[in-house]
Order: sequence, then C-alpha cells, then structure tokens
Amino acid sequence: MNWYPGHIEKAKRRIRELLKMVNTVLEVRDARAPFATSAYGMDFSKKGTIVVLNKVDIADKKITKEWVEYFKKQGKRVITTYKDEPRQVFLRKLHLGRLARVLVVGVPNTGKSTIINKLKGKRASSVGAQPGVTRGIQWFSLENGVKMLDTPGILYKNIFSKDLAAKLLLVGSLPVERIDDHEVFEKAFEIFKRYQGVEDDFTTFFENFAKRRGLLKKGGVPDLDRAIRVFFTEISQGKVGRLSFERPDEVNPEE
Ligand SMILES: Nc1nc2c(ncn2[C@@H]2O[C@H](COP(=O)(O)OP(=O)(O)OP(=O)(O)O)[C@@H](O)[C@H]2O)c(=O)[nH]1
Ligand SMILES: [Mg+2]
Repeated sequence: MNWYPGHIEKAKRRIRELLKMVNTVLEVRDARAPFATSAYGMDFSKKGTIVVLNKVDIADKKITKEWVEYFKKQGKRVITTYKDEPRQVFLRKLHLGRLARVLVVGVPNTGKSTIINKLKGKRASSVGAQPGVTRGIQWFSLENGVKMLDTPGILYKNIFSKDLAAKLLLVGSLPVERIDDHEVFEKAFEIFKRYQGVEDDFTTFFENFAKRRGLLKKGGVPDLDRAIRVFFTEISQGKVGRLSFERPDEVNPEE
C-alpha cells in the first residue's frame, strides 16, 4: 500500500527548512479523522501551532466536539472550520498577530489551499477533489503584513497499518484508484459500518450499490470495482452524509 509521489519527499524537506522562517503553523486536519490526518513526522513544538479541524460540515457534530475537548486537554490550540464559514468568522478564530508568518501543512486533500483561497478572498491557489493538487510551495500576503505559505500534502513514506490507510481513503487523502490491497477497502467498509450502523456484508453492500447506480458489466452483472471506486470517492466528499471515522477514545493518547 504505497502512494508516495516524488513531490511529497521533496516537500517534506522544504517544509522542514521553511519552518525556520515562520512563527505559526496551521496544521490542517480532516475533522472526520483528526488522528489519521495529523502531519506525520513533523516537529512543530517550537512554533505556535493551531490545529485546524476542517470540513466540519461533513463530520459528525458530536464526535467533532469530542475531538475539540481531546485537543484542549492536550494543551493544544484547536479551532474548527469548513469551507463556507464566513471569512471574518474564521479570521477571528485564527486570531493571527500582525506580521504573522504562517505555514499551512497537512496530509493531502484536507483543504489547505481552500483555506488560503478563503483568506485571500479569491482563487489564489489550485484546489481539487483529488489528493496531491498542490505541488509547489508558495507565499501569499494577507492584510496586516500576515504572510501564509501553502504547501503540498504530506504523508508517511510507508503507511504503517491498514487501519490508517483505510481512514486516509475515507477522507480522500489517498486516491482510491491507487489502492491495490483489497483489505484496505474491507477495513474502510468496516469503519463506515461501525459509524453508519449498516448491517450488510461487503459484497452484498457493493452489489446493491452497483445495482442502484446502474454500475453493471455485460450481462447485467454488478461491477464491484467501479462500485467501490464510486462509493469511496463519494464518502470522502461527504456525499454519503455527515460521518466521522475516528473517535478520540480509540487512539493512543501519546500521539
Ligand atoms: N465539504 C467540504 N469540502 C471541503 C472543505 N474544504 C475543502 N474541501 C474540498 O476538499 C478538496 C480538497 O481541497 P484542497 O484545498 O485542494 O485541499 P489541499 O489540502 O490543498 O490538498 P493537496 O494540495 O492535494 O494537499 C476540494 O474538493 C475542496 O473543495 C470543507 O470545509 N468542506
Ligand atoms: Mg493544496
């Protein structure tokens, strides 16, 4: 299970260098799986770090509250947001000082560029539904001398567990078409079942999904591969409903 485009390794090196030039880090995580979407292997302890739980519009409200409490208990600054939150409301939460130098980091597809665009008030950085859209590193100037740096999504070189891969798939940080290990789909489906309260087994669920959507092969046979692809793409975009995939009490408190 490896999706590790060359630009990620390069980006990690650059981010470590750029850390020296900033005083603030916005660590953008997906509110649906804030542990799985932490910025792996980076040490931000010397910077003022704000954990941004993004996409709360498609996360489970109650579980998002649990996560906010979890991060507060750890002594971290945490804010929640979503792409349609008014700019002024978001800015107030961020509460950036004058001349703040801000590095925006996170795993692919968590909404880093969307946040920059909101703050810039226009489409300054490219945004896309698939992971790995931002390839380069770019400074953006805001009012009050604030400068922000958009960076490409980063990942572990080796994703160490299928559970982690499954959660990254569910939030769209790993591209569904790059997953070659069927167990990752099964694991992701188990997580979906647990949070959604679905009873079906894997094959029944995807056969029914394929039939419902008309995803059929010759002879009317359900096309399971396509059904899997469509389903996991839609769930990552929140089209299956407001769902979270991880709760604080499941994760190791050491982080
Ligand atoms: N529902 C919802 N979708 C969001 C939100 N923020 C971003 N998105 C969508 O998530 C996808 C990824 O957004 P980007 O801003 O490109 O994410 P990124 O973190 O810059 O991604 P990379 O550059 O690939 O690392 C896009 O389709 C956005 O429209 C949000 O708050 N809610
Ligand atoms: Mg981006």
